[in-house]
Amino acid sequence: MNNPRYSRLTKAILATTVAVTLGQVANAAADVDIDDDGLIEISTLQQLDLMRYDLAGTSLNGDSTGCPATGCNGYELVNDLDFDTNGNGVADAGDEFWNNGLGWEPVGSSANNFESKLYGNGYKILNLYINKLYSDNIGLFGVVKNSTLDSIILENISVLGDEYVAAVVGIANSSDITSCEVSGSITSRNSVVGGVAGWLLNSSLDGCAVNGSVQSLGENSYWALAGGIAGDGFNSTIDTSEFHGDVSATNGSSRYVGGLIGLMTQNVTLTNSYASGTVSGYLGIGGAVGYVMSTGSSMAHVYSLASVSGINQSLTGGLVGYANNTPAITTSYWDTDISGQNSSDGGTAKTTAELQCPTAPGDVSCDPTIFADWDATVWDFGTSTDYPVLR
Ligand SMILES: [Ca+2]
Ligand SMILES: [Ca+2]
Ligand SMILES: [Ca+2]
Ligand SMILES: [Ca+2]
Repeated sequence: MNNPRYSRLTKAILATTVAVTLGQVANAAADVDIDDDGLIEISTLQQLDLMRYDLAGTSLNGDSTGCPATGCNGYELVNDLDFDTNGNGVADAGDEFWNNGLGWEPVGSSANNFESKLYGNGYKILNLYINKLYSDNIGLFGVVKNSTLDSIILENISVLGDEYVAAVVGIANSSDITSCEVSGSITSRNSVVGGVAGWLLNSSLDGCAVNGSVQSLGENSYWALAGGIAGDGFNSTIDTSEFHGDVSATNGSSRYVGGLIGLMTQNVTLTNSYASGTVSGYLGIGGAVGYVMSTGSSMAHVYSLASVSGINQSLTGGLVGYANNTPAITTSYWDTDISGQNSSDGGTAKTTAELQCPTAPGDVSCDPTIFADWDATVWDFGTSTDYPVLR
């Protein structure tokens, strides 16, 4: 996993130290980029909120004082931010971004995309709360284009929207999402809901871990498109990511639900990722992928430990629910003891014991074909009673 978090974290701590020192003699806001890396420092929720007034990241609400000569082109966190501003443990009217119960307004809309960078630097954004049952493009960000969202950590979130709903971003267009962590619940009234991103369009996502629940209520549409990492992908990649929790589509006819991605529309590459928990819905329900629709998608070094249930059993699978165009699948598995599924539209069935046995790729004391070409620098195979986990 390519993870710039730690060098950035060190830099951020240095920046904070400088800010404190300068603050004693001058207004710290006199320089919006104290460490001169072109990323405007965000130290409060109010400053996070100001990103919406400069979606290119060239200024903090019009103030570019102290940016390098080449200008600023993004934002970075320099400490943790907590939406439970009154500290009582719940989202309520006493919190500053409560907005009459609607909560946080996502940054970047379909009309005005966020086109910039946010580096989380390993700092946490806590208790993000959004309650917009009838609004699309919901998340910390609504719609981003040509953007980089790096090291975003969203802890204990509650996010509710209509379509294109996720923790980090509703729609990512031509963007890179790297090294994120999400915990909490994400719910869509209708469709395209994911733990990290709703719709990945011409984008890449890697190094993300989600713990929680991803749910489509499917009130108006049978297209749920719910995935533990992303709802729907087109010309996109997902790498080194994991989901643990429940992915569900609760309407009686809701379809395309996956432990990692609900729908691979076309040309989606899923690698080095796994899911555990439960995946449920009506049809096109899979432990990793719900439905593979068109051509060009592939999967390699993926496995699912999820318990999978679909009302239409013939279009439900341990790894892939339904493939209209069979994707190229390389050494990918589902656990038959946990999944409750003996079939899949792709991948290989293995028992818990078979998946846990190897302590290295191609371990000859087990079935040597299992994980034979998996990368030991990416996966830690643990003991003979551990599943592989991402390093
Ligand atoms: Ca900076
Ligand atoms: Ca500066
Ligand atoms: Ca509160
Ligand atoms: Ca093992």
